[in-house]
Amino acid sequence: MTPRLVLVLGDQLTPTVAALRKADKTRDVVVMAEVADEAGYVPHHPKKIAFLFAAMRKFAGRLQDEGWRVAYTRLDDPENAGSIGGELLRRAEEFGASEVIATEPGEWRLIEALRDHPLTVHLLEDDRFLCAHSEFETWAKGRKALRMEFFYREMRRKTGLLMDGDQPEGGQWNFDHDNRKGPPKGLAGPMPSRFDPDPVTEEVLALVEQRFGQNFGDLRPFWFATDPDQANHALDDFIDQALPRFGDYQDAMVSGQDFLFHSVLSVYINAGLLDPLEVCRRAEAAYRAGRAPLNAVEGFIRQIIGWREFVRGVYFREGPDYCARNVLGHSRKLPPVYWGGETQMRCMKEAVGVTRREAYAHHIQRLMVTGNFALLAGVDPAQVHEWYLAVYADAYEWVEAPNTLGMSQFADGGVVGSKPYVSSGNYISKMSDYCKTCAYGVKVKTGPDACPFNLLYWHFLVRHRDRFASNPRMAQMYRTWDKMPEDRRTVVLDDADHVLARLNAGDPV
Ligand code: FAD
Ligand code: DLZ
Ligand code: SF4
Repeated sequence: MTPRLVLVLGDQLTPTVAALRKADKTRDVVVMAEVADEAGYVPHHPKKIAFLFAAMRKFAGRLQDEGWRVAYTRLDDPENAGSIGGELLRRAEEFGASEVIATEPGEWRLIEALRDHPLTVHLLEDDRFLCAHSEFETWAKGRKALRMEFFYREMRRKTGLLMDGDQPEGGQWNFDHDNRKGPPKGLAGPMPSRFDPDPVTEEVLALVEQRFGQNFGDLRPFWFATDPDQANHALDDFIDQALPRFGDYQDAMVSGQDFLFHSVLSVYINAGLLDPLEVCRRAEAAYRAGRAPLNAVEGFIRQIIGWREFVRGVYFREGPDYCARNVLGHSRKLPPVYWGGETQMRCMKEAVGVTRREAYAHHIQRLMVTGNFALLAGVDPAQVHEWYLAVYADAYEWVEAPNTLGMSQFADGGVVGSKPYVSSGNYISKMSDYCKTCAYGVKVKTGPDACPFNLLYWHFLVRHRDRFASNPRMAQMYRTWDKMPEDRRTVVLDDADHVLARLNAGDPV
């Protein structure tokens, strides 16, 4: 029988992924390829590329050990066609194949490339998620607005996670109000598990250094897990050492503490090294054994079966044009500070710093520092989206785009969130120690020393008054603004314009 090609992409490194389940070991050829198109469609952080290539090579080795025929193309292979589509054509000719079995990619551009491919491509739904496309559609259909909280309850019922019969464990679905503690002095979290690069990884590091060394981000020290055993080790360590305090300090930010009590597991879950449901079950077991409190475990599980599944549902339901949305009409260029340019803002320095070092920042840094600043400053959401897609090791469009364009930039007009996540410096001051060492004064509301968040916050509200004034969750802020003396309001807006002019000129803020 003629072989079929079985495509396994860099974020499909799961032995039971749909395409492999459908394939026949005795007949088919697994195709995996490191290609310039995937490595270059945004300027990915070198750690992200190295993680994926090392994990891909190790996964291919494992498949071979299990008896699969694997056609693996390295980036520096002179025959490399440069794209997934091109590699499929080349391998089809080599093996006399005309059909491809593929698991649906997590980005529309690649789905479209496979749908339009000259070979016959059988696209199978990626069922490594709890909620199939049809199930999300059934849930979403007819609702005026999609809200994560209600979706999440469905997922709790479906999985039985943290359920007490048909009621939520502890009598509440959501313990978020317990999870907003600011950091006490000296708060420090454990280090996530780190792994010395093995020979496969070392070879990849040399390649990435040579080919992508100019990209934004530090390649070394490289410490990510690159196979399921290591990723499971990281999960165990997280559950033992960080999960118990995950809830309390989920929103906290501390200078020099890059991870606090976060899991740093998204990079492994999204590439397929860890199964999301298994991760949640292990966290639940820690709660049941009295090793972690309910607010921590519920908060953690909600991120995975709630937010993660919800944003994926939105990405696929909204369709390929989602990434072009810009309902607020923002058009400012992404300021150089995002690529490590000079800044006086301590919070931006910290959030961009950890991003550069680790291809990581935790949720509140992404949402309330870099995201908040871009939104207040009116940066073109497409450029913001491209930045997040490039700089984080866990970034693929299905999860990054709804978080960035939806949750963070409100570019989708409220599909993901009911109101924009904007705040003045006060929020950052409450949740971090950043303001204590900042050149700006978080309590200063006007003038050259005023925290830029304070100025831009009002500027944002004023320029989008027509859209947001009637939003009940924002009405209070407009009342506060309206009560301010007229001359003060003028000064605030003039000072904000001055900050924006500096951004326009490419000057540091
Ligand atoms: P933890 O805080 O330990 O959370 C546990 C797990 O929950 C994570 O590993 C992740 O799998 C899941 N999770 C938490 N929040 C979310 C969320 N909002 N959406 C989806 N899953 C979530 N997450 C990505 O995986 N890839 C991205 O490209 C990405 N881009 C983002 C862009 C912006 C602007 C924002 C605001 C958030 C983004 N997130 C993204 C969500 C979130 O910030 C990361 O999942 C989280 O910071 C990963 O770190 P962690 O594993 O330590 O998470
Ligand atoms: C992100 C990425 C990178 C950097 N390189 C590759 C690659 O060379 N080969 C590959 O198969 N996948 C890579 N990926 C992951 C894909 O971009 C990812 O599968 C799609 O974006 C869909 O989520
Ligand atoms: Fe950030 Fe403003 Fe605080 Fe400085 S004062 S760290 S700019 S929030």
